[in-house]
Amino acid sequence: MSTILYEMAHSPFCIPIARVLDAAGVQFERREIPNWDRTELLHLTNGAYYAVPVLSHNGNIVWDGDESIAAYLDRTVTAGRLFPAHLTGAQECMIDFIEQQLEDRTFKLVDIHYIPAIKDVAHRGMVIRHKERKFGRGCVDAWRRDAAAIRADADRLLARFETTLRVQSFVLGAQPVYADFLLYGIMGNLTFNGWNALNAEQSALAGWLKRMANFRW
Ligand SMILES: N[C@@H](CCC(=O)N[C@@H](CS)C(=O)NCC(=O)O)C(=O)O
Repeated sequence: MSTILYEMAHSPFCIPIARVLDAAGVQFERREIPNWDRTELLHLTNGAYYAVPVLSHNGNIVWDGDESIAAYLDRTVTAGRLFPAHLTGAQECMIDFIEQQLEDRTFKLVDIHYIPAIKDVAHRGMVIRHKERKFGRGCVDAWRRDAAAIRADADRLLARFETTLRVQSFVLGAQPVYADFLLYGIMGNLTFNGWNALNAEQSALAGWLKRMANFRW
């Protein structure tokens, strides 16, 4: 049966799912969802969910609900390799840190490039409206003004991975786990379209990114 990933290509939460499917050798179709029109997602989920990613896999429509897409894939495709039992606590700490603290900095460094690149003024306006309803009026301009400080803050958080990745292949050991895929999504988002680049001090992260990009089980 077919597998379809409904995504936004730059999304830090979609990039990990695409990479997991790819690493596991699952053939899948990618469907780009317009940021300003969630109609297809709402029809697919019978009104239950409007964010990306959503996965259609063997007739199941899956999103980050009671079970996350990553947990679903670990149960049905990757045989427990994304969430090995002995790393549960360490992964929970790391995933919270990546999804919350790190992503809170990196998405702003992307949005200041991503939003102006949306060609249609009404589509762009709808995305700005979504951001402003969550982060306040003028937030995108404020992030642009504060970009150097936000980047310095992101780099301070990324340094925590840099030291570890100098001495081991993946963030929690010799094999990649979901935290690696999630961090790969954050870095893929940050560097999307060349809008941001790693700096010279982030060489271990750069090496890990190459390992992650090519990893196959
Ligand atoms: N996977 C997460 C979040 C996914 C997410 O935030 N996706 C973003 C794209 S990066 C999105 O579609 N946001 C649109 C919205 O929330 O309206 C969850 O639902 O727990």
